Amino acid sequence: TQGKVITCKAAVAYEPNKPLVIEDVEVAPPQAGEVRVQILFTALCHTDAYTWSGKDPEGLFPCILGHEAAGIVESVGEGVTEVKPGDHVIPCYQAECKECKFCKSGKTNLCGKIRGATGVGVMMNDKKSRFSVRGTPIYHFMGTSTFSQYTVVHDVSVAKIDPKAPLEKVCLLGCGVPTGLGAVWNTAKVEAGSNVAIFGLGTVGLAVAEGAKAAGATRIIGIDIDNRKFDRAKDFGVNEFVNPKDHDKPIQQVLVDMTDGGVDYSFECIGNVSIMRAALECCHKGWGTSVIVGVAASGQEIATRPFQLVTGRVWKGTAFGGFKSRSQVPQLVDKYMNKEIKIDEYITHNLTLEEINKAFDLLHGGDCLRCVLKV
Ligand code: NAD
Ligand code: AHE
Ligand code: ZN
Repeated sequence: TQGKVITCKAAVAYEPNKPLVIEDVEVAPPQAGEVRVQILFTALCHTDAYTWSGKDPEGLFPCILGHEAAGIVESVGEGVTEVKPGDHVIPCYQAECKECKFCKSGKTNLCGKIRGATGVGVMMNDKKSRFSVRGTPIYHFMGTSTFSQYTVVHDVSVAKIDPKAPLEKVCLLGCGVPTGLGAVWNTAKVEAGSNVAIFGLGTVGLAVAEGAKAAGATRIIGIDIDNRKFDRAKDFGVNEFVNPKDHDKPIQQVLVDMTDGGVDYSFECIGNVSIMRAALECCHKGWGTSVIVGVAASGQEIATRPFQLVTGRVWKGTAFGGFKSRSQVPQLVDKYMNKEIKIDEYITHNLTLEEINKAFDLLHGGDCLRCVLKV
């Protein structure tokens, strides 16, 4: 197949919210600096649903969504040295070129090399897509497009991992689990003995809990409007629960009252701007830090009284939990293999690529953390 167009199955999003269509998609060979990957397993993340909904200002249609996956390198383009056919890999929507001003700064995991192209659904080389259906180009998504049996990614967007790792599990290390763990370890840098509030107990919020427990946090308070989330959250380290619907007072006031003035760290894992405000305002005066993890729709903005920051609260955000993707995803795979981090517990459903629309329904249903598709 090397150097040839591959025709394979992929789920195409033609229009916002219209069911995805399983199509025979033509996948062009990788050009210089590109890698064609056979995707074996992909999970769904709420960010896929968000872009599909039409609320993502970077959303383009028709496109192939998907960014939490694992697979095997099929072929590589000219000049690609760090991976070769047969390598087991995880596509990384946050690239790491190790050369740009972001990568060299030591201050961020964001990478600038290809972000301009991935934001507009094309490859860097020729500003074109490698996907087409009956001659019509289909946009890439987040530089990954994993809802396809084959995808083409930039070489700076692919992490080579231990070939012994089970791909049907470690696909989750493409997004949700690292995001939550890293929000705690890299972005907030939670210390032992801290009090933590987590808004939203989906995969990302539970991974925050897991990270907070590992960091030695004392009180790990989970906040969700769905009571079904609480039982499961105990296994991830949440030790107190609050349902805002059980209270008349604003949720930030409830938390301030519970914690003698506020929590040391809070995490917004929903994507709701009024909850982002509550998450900031439930932080302790003088030092409380709030991390925005959730992705909010186009046009939404955050607000608070500046006095909240003047009096020492800190507002931050995180992308992929601050992990440098190509360097650190393989380390997370090793941590899983050494049983230092969970993955299996986040997988509540398993389906096939053909069943992807059902998988999105499950994702919205509330019972589902991650649904892994066999591609
Ligand atoms: P999820 O939908 O599984 O979890 C959200 C949880 O929030 C659910 O349990 C839901 O019941 C709860 N919730 C909804 N409204 C609420 C409210 N008003 N108050 C309290 N709880 C409420 O989603 P997820 O996959 O865990 O992702 C969470 C968010 O993180 C999404 O916005 C996603 O796009 C974003 N995300 C960001 C990054 C990043 O790098 N920053 C990475 C992955 C996901
Ligand atoms: N395209 C959206 C923003 C989406 C967004 O913030 N994405 C996160 C990852 S979510 C993964 O599930 C991210 O990493 N952002 C940094 C980046 O470089 O995209 C919009 O609103 O424009
Ligand atoms: Zn995601």
